[in-house]
Amino acid sequence: MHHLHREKLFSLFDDDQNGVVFIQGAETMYRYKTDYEFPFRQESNFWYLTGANEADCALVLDLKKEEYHLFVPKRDAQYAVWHGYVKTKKQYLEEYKPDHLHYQNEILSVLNALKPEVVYCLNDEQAEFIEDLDRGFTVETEALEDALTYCRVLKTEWELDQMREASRVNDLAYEAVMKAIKPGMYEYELKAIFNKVQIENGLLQDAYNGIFASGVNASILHYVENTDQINDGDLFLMDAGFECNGYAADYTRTFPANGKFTETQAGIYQAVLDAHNVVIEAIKPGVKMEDLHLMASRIMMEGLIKLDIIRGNIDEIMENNIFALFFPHGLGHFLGLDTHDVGGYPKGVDRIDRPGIKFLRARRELLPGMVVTIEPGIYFVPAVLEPAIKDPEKAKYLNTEKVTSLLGFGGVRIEDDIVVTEDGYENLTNVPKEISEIEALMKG
Ligand SMILES: [Mn+2]
Repeated sequence: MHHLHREKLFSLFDDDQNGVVFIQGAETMYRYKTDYEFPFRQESNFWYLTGANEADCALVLDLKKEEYHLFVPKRDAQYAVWHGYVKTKKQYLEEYKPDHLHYQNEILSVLNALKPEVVYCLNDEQAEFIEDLDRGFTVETEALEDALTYCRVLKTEWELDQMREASRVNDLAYEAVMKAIKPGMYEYELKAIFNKVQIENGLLQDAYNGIFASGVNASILHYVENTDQINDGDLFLMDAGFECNGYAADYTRTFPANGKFTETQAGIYQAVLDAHNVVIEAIKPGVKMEDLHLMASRIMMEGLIKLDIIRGNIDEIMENNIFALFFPHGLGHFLGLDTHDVGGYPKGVDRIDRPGIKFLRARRELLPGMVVTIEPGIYFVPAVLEPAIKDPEKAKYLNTEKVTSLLGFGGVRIEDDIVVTEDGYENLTNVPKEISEIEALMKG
C-alpha cells in the first residue's frame, strides 16, 4: 500500500527536474543516558512512504526516474544477540520492495551517482546532514513538507480501513470502561481496562497519552496523571485511543461514574451533545472548520442560557467571545498517522508556486478523504472563570452565583472521528453518547 503513497508524492513534483527526496527515518530512543529503549515508533512521513517499521533507515526518491532507494542499517552479530535476528539484504528486498536497497553508509555514493540539482529534505536537521556531506548539493526544506501534507491529509481507502479498525477496537474499549466504572475506583484502573482491550485486540501502540479524568480533573485539558480516586457523583471524562498500523483513533466520552446523570450534569452535557450532533450533521465537502467552531460555540452558549448559567442576548454573547470562557480549545483537528495530524494550518496563497511543485494550493475547506475530530466541550476552569467573574465586562453575561457554584464541576467533552465523503460524512465512532443510551449501557 505504501507504494501508492510514493506514487502520490511523485505526482506532485515535476518529473523533468533532476531532484531527489531524502528522508531519514526514526532512530531508537533511549531514556536519558540509560539503555532503556522506548517502544519504537517510526517517523510518520517515513512510515507513510515505506511501511518500514525499523530504526535507522533512510530513503531517497529519484524524482526523474520515479525510483525508490531504501537504506538500511548494517547490523552486527551483537545486534542479533539482543534482538533475535539480523536481516539479510534479500529479506529487506522481499519485505519492503524498494527499487534499490543499500546500507546506510552508502547514501553519499548513491547521491553522487544521481547528481541531483536539488535535494528535498523534511527539516533543517536532515538538510544539515546533506549539507555536511559537502558535495555542494542544493537543499530545499519547505516543498517536501508541503507535498507530504497534501498527500497525507487526503486519505486513501487503505488508510481509512486502518482508521476503521482502530475505531472498531476503540469502540470496544470505551464500552468496557463505561460498563466497569464504579465510584471508589481509581482513574488508572479504567486506563488499565482500556489498554487491556486495545492490546488483546492486537493494537499495541497508543496514539497519545490518554486522559482518564474524574470530577474537577476533567477541566484540566491535558490531565494525564490519572491517579485520583473517583467519587460518587463525579462525571468521568475519558479521551484516549490507539493506533492501527500507525493510524490513530481519538475519541472522548463523558459519563457519570455512578451511571446516572444529575439534573445539572445532564443539562450541561446536553448543551455539548446538541452542538456535537448539529455540527456533525453539517459536515460535507466545502464546509470550513472555523465556521463549524462558531456554530458549535453558539449552540453551547444557547444551552448555557437555557440553564441560566450565562445571561443575555446570544448575538452579544458571541460577539463578546463569552464562549471562549467555557470552550477554550478548538472544535477539532485532522487525524491520521498523528493524532494532531498534518494539514491543520494550510498554507496561504503565497505558497502556491513553490519550485517544482504542481499542486495549486492547500485549502481550509473540508474535502472528501479528510478525517477530522469533532470535539466540542464545556469546562469550568477556575483559572479562566474566577478572573471573568471579577471583570465587569464579562461578569454581566454570567450568573456569577451559579458559575461560582460550578467551579468544581470539571467539564464535558464529546469527540467523534469523522471522514468527509463526497456527499457528507462517515462517522468512525460508535460509542453511545445520548444520555439515555449511556445510562442504559452503564446499567448493564
Ligand atoms: Mn482530539
